[in-house]
Amino acid sequence: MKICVIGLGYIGLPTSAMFASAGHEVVGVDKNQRIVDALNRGEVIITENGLAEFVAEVMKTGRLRATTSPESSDAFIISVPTPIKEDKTADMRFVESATRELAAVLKKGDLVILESTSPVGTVDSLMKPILEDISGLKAGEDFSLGHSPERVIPGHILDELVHNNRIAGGYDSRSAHRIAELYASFVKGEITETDARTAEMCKLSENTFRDINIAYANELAKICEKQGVNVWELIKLCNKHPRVNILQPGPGVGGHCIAVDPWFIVEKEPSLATMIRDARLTNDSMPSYTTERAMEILSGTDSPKVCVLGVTYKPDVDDMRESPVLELIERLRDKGCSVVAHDPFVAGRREDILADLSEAAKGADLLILGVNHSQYRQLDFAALAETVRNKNFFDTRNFADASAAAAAGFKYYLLGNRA
Ligand code: SAJ
Repeated sequence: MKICVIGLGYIGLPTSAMFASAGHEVVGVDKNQRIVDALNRGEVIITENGLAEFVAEVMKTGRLRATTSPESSDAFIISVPTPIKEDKTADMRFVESATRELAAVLKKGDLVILESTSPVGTVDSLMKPILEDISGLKAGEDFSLGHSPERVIPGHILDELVHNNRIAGGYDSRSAHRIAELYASFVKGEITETDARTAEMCKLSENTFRDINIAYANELAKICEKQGVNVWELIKLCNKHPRVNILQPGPGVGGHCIAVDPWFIVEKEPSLATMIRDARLTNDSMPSYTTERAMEILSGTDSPKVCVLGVTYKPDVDDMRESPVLELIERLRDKGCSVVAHDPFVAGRREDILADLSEAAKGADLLILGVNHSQYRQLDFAALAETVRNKNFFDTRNFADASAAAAAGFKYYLLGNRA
């Protein structure tokens, strides 16, 4: 089939390559000319394990090319961003414009699939009317329509695109079936057919489940600090129960998924989605909670200097979107601290994010581990002891080697534990 994938980001680009590698003719569409030109040169500008090699391979088949607007195709896939606005409502303008553009080239028998995570009802009340009005065709009868969300995790996208189970949510059952058939060209996981609204709600519910679980861990962290319990020890013991799996506390929840998707449910049912909203507020309270702890450690220090280790939204990725550590840095500055960050994945993205740890730590009164990048497992505390002004280390992820820190003379503090 000829497939037009609109949006060549973390999801659209790997998905385009997968379909091309499975034998389809794929036209990737993106407004960003830089992305389009790079892809046509066989290059990718996002960092993802194995993606550059995979795309270069697929480009040789001649079945994948990029352009800036949709072309007549047998199937259209929309994988554009769906961010939230200041007021926590979904910003659907990218989905809306992609829908308008493809509607202009839609023809009888085509298939339209929304992959972007969206509020329930996007397919049938936002996309369907636009597609029918512009094309003059009827959804279900003349063209198929539905939602198939992705579940991949950065760092493992190529493997999970193939092996994760997938949902094919159709405007009608024929659409669901056609969506399932199309993804079967590369998906080895189980593909379950359902309706579009259930598919939209399923994606949001999966991420909301994770957000609530993390909020539970964060609330336990606050309670344990008061109760003289080490929350990390507590959670480890709880999870020895065969049916308990509590996630990990931290300085907040970032990324463009877990921190965003629950708001799409709250937006639709604010009076019912109370726990979902509270969980979001708990997770969003962690940067200021972490700041308070840090200021306690720094009390009595004049013009304190802080070095934050790791600023991305999660370990070992180069993505800072919605990172809670960026908020932590701003809050520390608001309290009068001067703050420098170290992060090997995004050094230089901002002038306060350095690549050299000893330079970043120079004269610091407090080192805060914000993200558990693998390389922070073995920090050279002896060397750090020579560069800092005061030997304080605040671990927000229970990740650094506390005994090595103490051996080098650091006072080691841990989020979720005062014991
Ligand atoms: N986090 C914690 N404690 C934990 C786990 C995560 O504080 O125990 C924080 C992380 O530090 C990060 C945020 O939560 O700031 C999100 O981390 P994540 O590991 O959930 O990563 P995402 O957002 O990249 O991936 C999630 C995944 N969803 C689920 O696991 C249910 C992924 O499968 C989805 O495809 C992705 O969201 C998405 O695109 O929706």
